[in-house]
Amino acid sequence: MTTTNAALKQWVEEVASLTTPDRIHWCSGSEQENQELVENMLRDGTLIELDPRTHPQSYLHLSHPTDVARTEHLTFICTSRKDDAGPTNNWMEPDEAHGRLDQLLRGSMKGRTMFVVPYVMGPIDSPYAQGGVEITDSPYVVANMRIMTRMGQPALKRIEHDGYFVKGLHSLGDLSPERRLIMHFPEEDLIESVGSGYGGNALLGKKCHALRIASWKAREQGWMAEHMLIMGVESPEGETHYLCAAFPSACGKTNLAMLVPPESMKGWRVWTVGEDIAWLNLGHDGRLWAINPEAGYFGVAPGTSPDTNSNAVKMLARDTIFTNVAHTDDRRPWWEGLSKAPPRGLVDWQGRAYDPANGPAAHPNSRFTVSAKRNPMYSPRTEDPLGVPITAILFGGRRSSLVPLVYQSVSWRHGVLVGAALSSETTAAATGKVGVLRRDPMAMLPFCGYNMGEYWQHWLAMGNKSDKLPKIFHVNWFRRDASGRFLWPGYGENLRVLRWIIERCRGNARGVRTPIGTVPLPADLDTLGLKADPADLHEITRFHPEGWREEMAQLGTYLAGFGPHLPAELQEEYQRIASELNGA
Ligand code: GTP
Ligand code: SPV
Ligand code: MN
Repeated sequence: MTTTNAALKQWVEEVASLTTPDRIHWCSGSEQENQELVENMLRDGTLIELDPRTHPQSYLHLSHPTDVARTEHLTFICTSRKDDAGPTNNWMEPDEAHGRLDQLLRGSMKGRTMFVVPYVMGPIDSPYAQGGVEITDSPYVVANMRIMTRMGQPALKRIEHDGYFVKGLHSLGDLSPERRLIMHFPEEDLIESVGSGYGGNALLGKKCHALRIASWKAREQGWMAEHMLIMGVESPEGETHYLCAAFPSACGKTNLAMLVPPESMKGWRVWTVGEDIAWLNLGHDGRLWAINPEAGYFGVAPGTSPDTNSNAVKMLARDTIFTNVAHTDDRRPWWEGLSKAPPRGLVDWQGRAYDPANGPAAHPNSRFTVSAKRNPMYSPRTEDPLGVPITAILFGGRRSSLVPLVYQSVSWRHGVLVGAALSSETTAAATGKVGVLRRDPMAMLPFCGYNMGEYWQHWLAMGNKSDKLPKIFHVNWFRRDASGRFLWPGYGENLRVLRWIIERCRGNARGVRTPIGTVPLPADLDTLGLKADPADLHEITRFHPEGWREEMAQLGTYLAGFGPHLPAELQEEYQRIASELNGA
């Protein structure tokens, strides 16, 4: 196989002469191709077959123990001007970056097969979709890309038709963090990643293309590439509203997007369109429309159980690749939270007999890769080339104190400030300390491909284009008491908050106006059948002026760090709230 696209042909030849693979394989995406890949990986130990009676066509991959999460300190934006990467990104001058990468990539595919993987991000016939080609020497990456994107022959056709594609070069190298780099060249529509086989570092269609490169393109072209789920919420009357929500990594997007309604909310249904990334375009009707660029989920395993998310458990019953979970001696996958006690004969994520002294059995960032169509709540609108119209945007993170269950911003501009101020306790999705509070604007801190101040400016500019944009809210499922117990049951019960949000957008739910926005009283929420302590409910819907004055002071310091790149409008909005708070 080859291509009629001359630029693609030439790039593949250049990469082959640099990396010197033994073989080149153009991926068609066929069933037979996948079977052969899987058989090879079973033979060389890259995959372990799970029990075909309980988990047909499902496999376990155990990564190198130092290659289990995104490595943000090794991720760079390489633009000719340093200012274009901005203060929140690592930057390297493009020539220097190319020099270092070439050194790591020279001969790196010797003895291996080089796979050429054409893919499309978005419904294959969507005007908003974008092609890409990932070259990789990892068959595990190919198998994952096959689930996560529209991959193979139809994608190549679309690329040849458009004449446009993002180039992604990936090589496992020696998997050493010392020789690992994940580099983005937005001015060249190019990504190069070496030294990691893990998710966001290696499946280049995902965070590298659909967020970092796409966010750069989106600013130029007047649209938005966001770290957001997309879901439909259907009322008992049959009215469906679509919501987007941006939460930092491992803060609940997948779980919210496929939420199982509580027993007492009869007639409510949820439809999943996307669970990690949204591309948003302004429609002719002035509304914001969202497509999901992905075709599968790369989701967090720990915490997934029949109690928290029975749909997810059903979804993972077949055709799933598990990465770094534990398994039983009869080869069934297991992770913390799946059942109360670990089963007997457990093998941990490093292939050792499970011993609690070695830490958890499944890595805290262990994941599943599964087709979106396996989700029982999969929305047929996912394939709509124009996407779905968005009623509300939610921001949220893990905040164990102060931040209420939900509040509504008073305007788009205020909503942009709420997004810019987003902060969360860190998780295992990236290497580094867990549980440290950090700012993560719009949940895009690790994924914004350009200057964060300019990104906020772009959000504000979108706000000036239409008066029919979504309303913006902030949510927090993660309040705790002094003993660490969650004050809100979360998961399916979060639908109660979504109901309030939708009714606010329709103009028929009550709330109390505070300086930070509108907060519901417990009585304004649907609490029928909710098992929660009234005192806890009262606490998580309470506005604490003293704590918020402190929070705002810290935000002021953070925003000042962006210097001339901080949009004046955002600064004005900050001042407005600060003075309201001082009067409160
Ligand atoms: P990425 O794929 O890293 O972007 O993560 P995500 O935002 O999709 O998060 P995900 O839904 O996978 O949830 C991450 C972790 O948070 C899992 O362990 C979940 O079980 C847990 N979680 C999700 N929703 C809730 C909730 O409402 N309450 C509580 N307490 N935990 C939750
Ligand atoms: C995240 O970390 O936000 C993820 C997993 O969704 S990764 O694909 O590694 O980015
Ligand atoms: Mn994510």
